[in-house]
Amino acid sequence: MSRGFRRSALIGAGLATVLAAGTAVVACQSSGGSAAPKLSVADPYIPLPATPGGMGAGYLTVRNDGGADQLVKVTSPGAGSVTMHRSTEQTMEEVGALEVPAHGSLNLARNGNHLMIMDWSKQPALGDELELDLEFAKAGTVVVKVPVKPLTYRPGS
Ligand SMILES: [Cu+2]
Repeated sequence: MSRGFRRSALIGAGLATVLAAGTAVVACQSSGGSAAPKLSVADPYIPLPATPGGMGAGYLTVRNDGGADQLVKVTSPGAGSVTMHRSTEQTMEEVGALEVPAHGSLNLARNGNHLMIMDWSKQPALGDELELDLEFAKAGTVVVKVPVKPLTYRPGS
């Protein structure tokens, strides 16, 4: 009899733990709208432009461990024009902002959203680093040093 009681008490304890964990997740989501974003940038790179001094692309991942934010502007001391582009099926279009979801990431990658870089102040070469100043609506400006990689480079390779 005492054994049976003991087992059900343990099951009860386990259930209480699960409920507590569930409550924590709900609390986190409900504050997501106003929570401060916590951003970090991973794997930034610029493939060497196919044409010397020509138009270049910029790729990177913005990770966010906090509330939602938006990338609203990108500038560089080393280039006269940096624009944000969204790729569609056949074409691409310039956009004024890119969403950084809460507890998610914004991925700028080949065949997807990307940065377009023009008007280089110095022709980019392999091994160069270009400073990009990423301006976010809430988090402010994040400065990233972006290496110039071979045209066929992929992160992790
Ligand atoms: Cu583009």
